[in-house]
Amino acid sequence: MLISDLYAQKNYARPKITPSKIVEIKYGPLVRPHRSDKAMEDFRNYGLGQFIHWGLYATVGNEWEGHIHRGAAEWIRSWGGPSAPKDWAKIYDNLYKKFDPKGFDATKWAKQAKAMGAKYVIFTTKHHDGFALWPTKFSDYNISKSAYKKDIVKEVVDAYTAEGIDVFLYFSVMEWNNPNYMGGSPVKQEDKKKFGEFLEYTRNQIFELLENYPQVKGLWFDGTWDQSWVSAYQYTYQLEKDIRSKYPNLIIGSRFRNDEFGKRHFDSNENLMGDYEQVWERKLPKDVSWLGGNDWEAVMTITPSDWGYTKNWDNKYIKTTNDIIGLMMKSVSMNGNFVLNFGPDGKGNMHAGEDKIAKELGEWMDVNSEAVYGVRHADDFPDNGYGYYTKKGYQLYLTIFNRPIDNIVRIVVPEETKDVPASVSLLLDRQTLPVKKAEIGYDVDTNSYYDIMLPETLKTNLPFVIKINLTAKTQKGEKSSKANM
Ligand code: H79
Repeated sequence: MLISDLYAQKNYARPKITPSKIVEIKYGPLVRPHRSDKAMEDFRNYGLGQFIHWGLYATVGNEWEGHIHRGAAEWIRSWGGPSAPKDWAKIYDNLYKKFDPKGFDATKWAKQAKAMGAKYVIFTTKHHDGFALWPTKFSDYNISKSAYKKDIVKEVVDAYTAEGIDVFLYFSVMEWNNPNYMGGSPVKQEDKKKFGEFLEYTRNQIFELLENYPQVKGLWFDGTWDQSWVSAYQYTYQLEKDIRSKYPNLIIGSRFRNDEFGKRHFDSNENLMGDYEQVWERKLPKDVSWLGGNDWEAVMTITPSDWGYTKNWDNKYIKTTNDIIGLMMKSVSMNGNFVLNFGPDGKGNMHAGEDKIAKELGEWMDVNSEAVYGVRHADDFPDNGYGYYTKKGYQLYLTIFNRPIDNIVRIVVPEETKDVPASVSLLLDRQTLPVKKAEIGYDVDTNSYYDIMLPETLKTNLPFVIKINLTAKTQKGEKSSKANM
């Protein structure tokens, strides 16, 4: 069983693509689906991205004085209960003073991401702890007050842009240590005032980021599920409108805001509330029908559920490079981007395990990336047990994870499919593989079959890609007539 299929076992958040009844919505989507501008077309073609979670949590690596925090590493500030150190939140909120990542080299990260094959990066400007990695004018809890002082967001944006990698900024709305923030919908006058100030502050920070770093292609919002934010739908509607009118090419996913009925990601009529579907965090859709034709992206951790730096990887399942290739190929085969997370340590170095995966994935991409970039779902070829199809015009790719025991890969061509395999090659060494039509002669079966012979000499423990050049069907009535019994 491929991990990429396991990740889709739960019937999680599948959109009801057709609503049962239409309701009138005032604060619904501000963009039409399927934007056709260049920025959005680039997004559709990225294939592979990198997520970076970096912040104060990186300095502790999910442990403190020998005690291991059991939750996600980037959530360590919310450590509570008997295992938590005394006055933990206070200790955490002072970590910034000593934050001084001596080994941080944004160019080194960007070059590694490029070698891995990432076409875009999503970088945490501020996580739920509220600490800003840029020198924001709107809060003192920011990088300029740390020992490091320099603008980390700028270093990252510049370095990745220089490598030709598009930059998206992650921004958590939710802030644990902000006295004006609250989880519940404000009721008392005093709370309304406080949360109103929080909304202004959020708006200011968003515009500040967009002004500071004009190269940015998109914003990746998070922590937008609390009732305080959900109930501020009038404010967030106007905010999105203002952002989009000033930055029309900016890409914003469906996690930013909700309609007046509290519906998130999809409004009460099941219409997408953003440029792409942003629910696929540590899970994948079961099959392409779950996406309803929307653009989307999957974001994934290497450990089971940590996004921030985790010092100790023992006793956790660590996804293998093959697991990751499976998740990536399944995503791109369904028209999505796959974004792999990295959580550098407090000095700015990647975990050794991340370095290993980046290298192995990069080597795989060096050979096979044409099956990843700019591809689409192969609508005309049914899912198969060998692996995943991706398609670009007349080129069909099949990434094989389950190699057949007899080395014969049988391609199913349904009757309505207009194209058939003409020639086949192996991306691994570009050798041509024999392909021939197989007349199975099974009555009532309207499919055609094409058999591709894998070389006996092919020895690899990695998934591999066969590239199938398609040609239009020429003969009519290819199938022998049905037996009349
Ligand atoms: O930054 C990483 C995580 O720290 C962050 N998103 C990724 C990219 C993240 N924060 N929280 N979560 C992921 C999971 C949150 C789950 C819950 Fe809820 C929040 C459970 C209850 C509140 C949202 C609303 C999900 C279920 C209900």
